[in-house]
Amino acid sequence: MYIRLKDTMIRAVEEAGAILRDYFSTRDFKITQKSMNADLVTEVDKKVQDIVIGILSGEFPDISIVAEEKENKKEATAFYVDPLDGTLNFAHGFPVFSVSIGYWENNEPKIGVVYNPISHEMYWAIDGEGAYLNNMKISVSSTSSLKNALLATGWPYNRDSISLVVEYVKNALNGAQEVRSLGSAALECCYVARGALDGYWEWGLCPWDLAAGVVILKEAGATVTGIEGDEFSLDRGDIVCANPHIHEELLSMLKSGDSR
Ligand code: 2AM
Ligand code: CA
Repeated sequence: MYIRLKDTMIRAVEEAGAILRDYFSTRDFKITQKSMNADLVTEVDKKVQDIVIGILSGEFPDISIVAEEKENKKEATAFYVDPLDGTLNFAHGFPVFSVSIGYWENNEPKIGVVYNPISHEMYWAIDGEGAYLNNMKISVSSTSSLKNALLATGWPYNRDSISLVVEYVKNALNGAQEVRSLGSAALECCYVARGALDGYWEWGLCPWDLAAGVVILKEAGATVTGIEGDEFSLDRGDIVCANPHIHEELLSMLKSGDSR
């Protein structure tokens, strides 16, 4: 069952990715602002979402779908679809974005698929079976100290918590090697999973941003928690993930400043 689910999810992100690639090269699409001027949706987000939903519900009509550009209700078992994670990057021609589909069963993460159609990177994982980039097994980095760690973060569109965001970044800049911000939460999770980043944190996210990435992270050996170090919750939308050697150090550094 999980293999059939995973194969269908992969087919859906590949078809979606081909459309994203075409629009990305022509740059011919309409853009609409959502909650504020960095929170955008394009006609492509919606078109791609329809295609993904068509493929998933065609194969699995009984499984609910929670997706960014539609009304949703809470589901214990569902596909979580972000048709375009990194819309702002996409709209600017910055080639860091992805299609992300997570499958959660009874509130447990089971399958994650994240595809960057520009770099042709297909990240996927099934609970208990490891994490893969295309057909290569991936795992988190072995960096054992925060001062040698490359980290990433992002910030909420809602700028109310901006001073806390800045404080965390300042703490990380003092304690870690360097901090990046890539603009696609799903890909940032995958970069931690493959060991290209040592850790990533963010809050203010939505379930479809993280549902797939969390499966890939866990299967690659990452430690994944909420921002307080508590159990990760898809509904709360905050995450701190890192390789297990530095996760605890990262949590305390974010809150308390220079850990060196
Ligand atoms: P999106 O491109 O699908 O909107 C940017 O930091 C990353 O966070 C992107 O993956 C973006 O997803 C996601 N994101 C989702 N909700 C957000 C929010 N309220 N504020 C900022 N970023 C958000
Ligand atoms: Ca999106």
